[in-house]
Amino acid sequence: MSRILFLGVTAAAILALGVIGPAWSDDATYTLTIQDHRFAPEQLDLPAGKKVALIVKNLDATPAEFESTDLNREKVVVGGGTITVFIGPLRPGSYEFFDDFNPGTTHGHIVAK
Ligand SMILES: [Cu+2]
Repeated sequence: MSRILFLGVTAAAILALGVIGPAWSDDATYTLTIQDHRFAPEQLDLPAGKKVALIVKNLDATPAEFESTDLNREKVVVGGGTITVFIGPLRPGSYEFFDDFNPGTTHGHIVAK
């Protein structure tokens, strides 16, 4: 409890000082949504050779798990929740992802160009 409060105060202080800015803003940000157990877009084009922040928004009421064997990423996103997954720098190519909690979900691809 006190640790969380400490972290909160520290985070607020850092934000107030504007110290976090540069490292974060250098990363390009892309958004993926999950709705009715479908990813949108099903193909997401990204720049190759760059680290990017992938925002995954789950608009469904039930939890999902963004998973990609190709990208070596796996992260739960609760119903109505949003997560950030850092990926790359990627070599040019196609990388499959899926929702591990909902096997019926269409698989999507990230295409690095
Ligand atoms: Cu999984």
